Amino acid sequence: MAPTDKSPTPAPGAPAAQEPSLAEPTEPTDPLPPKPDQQAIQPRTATGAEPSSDPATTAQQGAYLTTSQGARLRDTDHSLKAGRRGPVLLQDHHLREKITHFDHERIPERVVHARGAAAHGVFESYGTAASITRAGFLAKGAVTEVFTRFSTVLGSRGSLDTARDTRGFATKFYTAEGTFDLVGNNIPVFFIQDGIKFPDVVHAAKPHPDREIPQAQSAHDTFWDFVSLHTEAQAHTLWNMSDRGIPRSYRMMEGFGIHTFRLTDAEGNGSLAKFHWKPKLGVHSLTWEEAQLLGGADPDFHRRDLTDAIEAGAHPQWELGIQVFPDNEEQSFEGIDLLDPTKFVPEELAPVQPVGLLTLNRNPRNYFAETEQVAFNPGHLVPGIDVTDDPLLQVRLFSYVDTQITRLGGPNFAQLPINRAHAPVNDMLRDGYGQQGDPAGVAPYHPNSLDGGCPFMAGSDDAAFTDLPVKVPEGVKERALSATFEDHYSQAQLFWRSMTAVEQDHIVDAYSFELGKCYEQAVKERQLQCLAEIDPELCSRVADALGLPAPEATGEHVGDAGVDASAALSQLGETWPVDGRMVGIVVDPEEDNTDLLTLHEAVVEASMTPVVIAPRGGEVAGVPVGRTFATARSVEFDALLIAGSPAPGADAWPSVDTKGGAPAGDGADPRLGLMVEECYRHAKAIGAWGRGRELLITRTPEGAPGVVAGKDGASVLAEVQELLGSHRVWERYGSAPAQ
Ligand code: HDE
Repeated sequence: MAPTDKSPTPAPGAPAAQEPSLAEPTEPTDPLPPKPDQQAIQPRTATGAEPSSDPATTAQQGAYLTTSQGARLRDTDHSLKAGRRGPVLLQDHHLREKITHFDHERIPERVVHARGAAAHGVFESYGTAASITRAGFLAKGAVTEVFTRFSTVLGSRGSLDTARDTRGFATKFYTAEGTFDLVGNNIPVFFIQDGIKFPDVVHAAKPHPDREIPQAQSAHDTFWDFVSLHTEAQAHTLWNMSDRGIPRSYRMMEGFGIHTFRLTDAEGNGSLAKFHWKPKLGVHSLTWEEAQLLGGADPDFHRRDLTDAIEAGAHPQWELGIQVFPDNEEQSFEGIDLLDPTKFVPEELAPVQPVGLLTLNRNPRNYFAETEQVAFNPGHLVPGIDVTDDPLLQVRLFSYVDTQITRLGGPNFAQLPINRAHAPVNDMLRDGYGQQGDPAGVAPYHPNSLDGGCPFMAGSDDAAFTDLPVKVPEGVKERALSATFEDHYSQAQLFWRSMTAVEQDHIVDAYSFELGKCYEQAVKERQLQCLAEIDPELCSRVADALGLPAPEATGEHVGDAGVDASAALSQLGETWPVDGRMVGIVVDPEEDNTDLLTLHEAVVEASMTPVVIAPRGGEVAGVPVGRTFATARSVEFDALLIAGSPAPGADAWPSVDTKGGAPAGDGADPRLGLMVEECYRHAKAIGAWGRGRELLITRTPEGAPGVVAGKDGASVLAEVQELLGSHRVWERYGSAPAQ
């Protein structure tokens, strides 16, 4: 046969789409295309739609109920039986699929931070950090999508929002250079210095292992047993006992990265930095009684507040700020060890410099898919932001991936929609439970020639995450902490000194409550000794409430915190916007309510949420009733406007509604009287006009601050709004009687 100039048809079995070079490839390329016989993949969304950016494609589609395989069903109300009164048949594939899936609907809740609420948003960078970090999302004008999850620490998934606890404040920045997670808290110091103590502090704070009580709180023996023995926890505990432990709203909390991070610029110079979130609405807290009542009246108070505010267009905002310190060998600043996570740096020593603005503007669509499945990790870092040797942070870098593997059922949790990066992902991770990707190529190893050497290592000009060659201090291998971590009290002393009188009163009450709930005398006495080291007055006031002698300070813990007091630690003294605050409007349907609609709209116009409170449901003057006297409780509202004073309703008796047991001589419904009294006690602004004024006269002291009796709704609203800007009518608290 005559030779032809055609090459022979290759035998099947070539490992890759392109013949490899002899030497290791040096030219980076995108991944090689799949081989011609491997082009058949037709990706679909989980609901069978062709992928697109339309959010509807990830929701259900089609008009009819189907199996998970898309077959339409005629009946989902009856199982398939051998006769109407006979046994159920094993062949009922729809029944078996439905029940089996249901049986596996739950995943393990988070070990800590199980109870949370989240929102999507956007982060806009001012560019002010660009000189010290090369992180692209901190460049001037950069806009990055984010997802933020707030949480309590101790309670289970279904526990109350208003427990006294630390709050988590975790933000996922979907940057073009990879995902950056800032996984922080609303308190700038932590309980422990070394991550190896985390199981100890969490076991101590969680419910007792025998009875599994109490739920979501620290007011019990094991917690106080641990923190009074392991005294590095005292500073964080003091913050918890302050009003910071019971925030009014997630929207009114500060956030802190706690640890010191290392920022690196384009030239590879490092600086040390701490991250802060500053809420535009100011820091504000509940009173303890409000927190307790809300635990029953609305256990979802914080979750509802966040989602309602976003739906109403009152999008919460925080400024991201950084404190910057020179990257010196000691890694300390003004005598404060920057690697000790039980210490913060007072703002008077290092100002918080704003670097960008976070706005939360979209609510999740499905709690499980987004808020529950989101997986944060302090090790999700981007070029320009790196960790330091803080021994708490170092352990966290191990812990989060580990916990997600159990919680989210395998190693592919990064592929869950909420966790997907918004940057190109080209890893060499393969297979495993829940794999969603369909990677092409045959060489998920490095080096290779069969996939053309892909993926390539990025060079120094390619925005790669680069480990800065930081000097590691010389030392011996040992289980010990640095001597500079030994001061457990100076910052607790500073925090106490920085509180106003009313904030100190609340701290005394909190310790008195929590220790009063402990069973063991030794635990109370040991904690009183710790309080004596913080401040003798704090100690003696709590001891008095417990009926125990106040111990003397040992004198061994006279610390220097660098400043006498830090004004930034107090919540009082400024004014803030009133966006998303709840205003209750009490009306009497029997009276003339022609101005109600105008008032309602004026409250909305002022970015607040009006809730009409009336004896019965329905509408009053065309405005829907939000709460009846039976369903309302004062603690849901930030301020109260009283337009009318209805007579007692038919259900206003203690045997029907226990709130009806608060009679007064004013002829008004007693539940209304209770509402006014509680609002007064919780230092809230209260305003009234018309017949509503009578209630103010009988239920509040004459000339009391923050009580507005006006001529009409518009003028009273204006005054109440102004009062709300200070969060509470603080003057109403007065000062505690002298000891
Ligand atoms: Fe966490 N922490 N943590 N933590 N943490 C978790 O991770 C852990 C610590 C924080 O909304 C867990 O995904 C260890 C400090 C937040 O999903 C777990 C140590 C700070 C959230 C875990 C710490 C935090 C978590 C549980 C000591 C403040 C919720 C489920 C070394 C800076 C994130 C999960 C969310 C969640 C471990 C200490 C904040 C078990 C071992 C300090 C906000 O991996």
